[in-house]
Amino acid sequence: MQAKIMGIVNVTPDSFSDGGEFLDPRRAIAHGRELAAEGADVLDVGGESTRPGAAAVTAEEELVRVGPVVETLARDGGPPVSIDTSKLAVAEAALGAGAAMVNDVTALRAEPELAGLCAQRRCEVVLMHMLGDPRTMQETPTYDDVVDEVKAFLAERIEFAVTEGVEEERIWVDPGIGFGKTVEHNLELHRRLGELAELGRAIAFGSSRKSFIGKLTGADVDRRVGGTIASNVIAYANGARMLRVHDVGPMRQALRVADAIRDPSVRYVI
Ligand code: HH2
Repeated sequence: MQAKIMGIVNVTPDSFSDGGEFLDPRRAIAHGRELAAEGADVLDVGGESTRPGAAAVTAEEELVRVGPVVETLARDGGPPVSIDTSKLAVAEAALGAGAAMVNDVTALRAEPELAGLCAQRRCEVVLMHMLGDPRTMQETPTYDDVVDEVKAFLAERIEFAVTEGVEEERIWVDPGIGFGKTVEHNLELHRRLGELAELGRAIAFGSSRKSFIGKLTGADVDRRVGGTIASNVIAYANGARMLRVHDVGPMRQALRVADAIRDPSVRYVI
């Protein structure tokens, strides 16, 4: 089974890698269209940065940022639009404007009523693991066994979502690379990603340009495409089925080659 590529559209002033670049809705829309042309299967629109120490944003402000972008990209009829939010009000407006997926980095913990909304709208939902919250998550994160703990957390969150009426087939699970994890935790999650497949849900994965790549290579945040591709190809080989990236074109190229190697029946004619 092939992986979907989720292209990142950050409508924020302060995202860790592209903050401020696409805060103007026209630029964000143009960027989303570019990612669609490069082969994105889903466009993930977010209006609040989750980088360590980022400022909180009100639902009103978040909606001002993402509303027109979601609406226009959904109306384009290109790739389905995902809303990257933890807020009920933002998700509700985005789904009303045509979004088809809710990507919640708190896995429905910040505003648990979001689960009921997702159930009612029958949208897809991404449940991501995070230790603590974005303000504190990188202060000496500690686990006995990072993979076991991430897996147990996600199992509990699946159960919660299903109890609230979300259909199990619509749930994605995500290990939350960089969210309360040291470099070694992140690498261990790559190596043992396959263990999360035992949860019975498709795995989403987001490592694009993240700081562990900088720590491993010394590369600045805007020069981490190579590390991002290596990370995502390994994640794909180990079971990830949706790859959330900034650099869609290079990721699409890498997946084509990975697929041709993995499956001799795949024939690409250019
Ligand atoms: N990472 C970020 C944001 N949302 N969602 C999922 N499901 N998985 C992730 O790993 C993930 C995510 C952080 O990346 P980015 O959006 O580029 O940065 P910021 O939060 O600073 O806007």
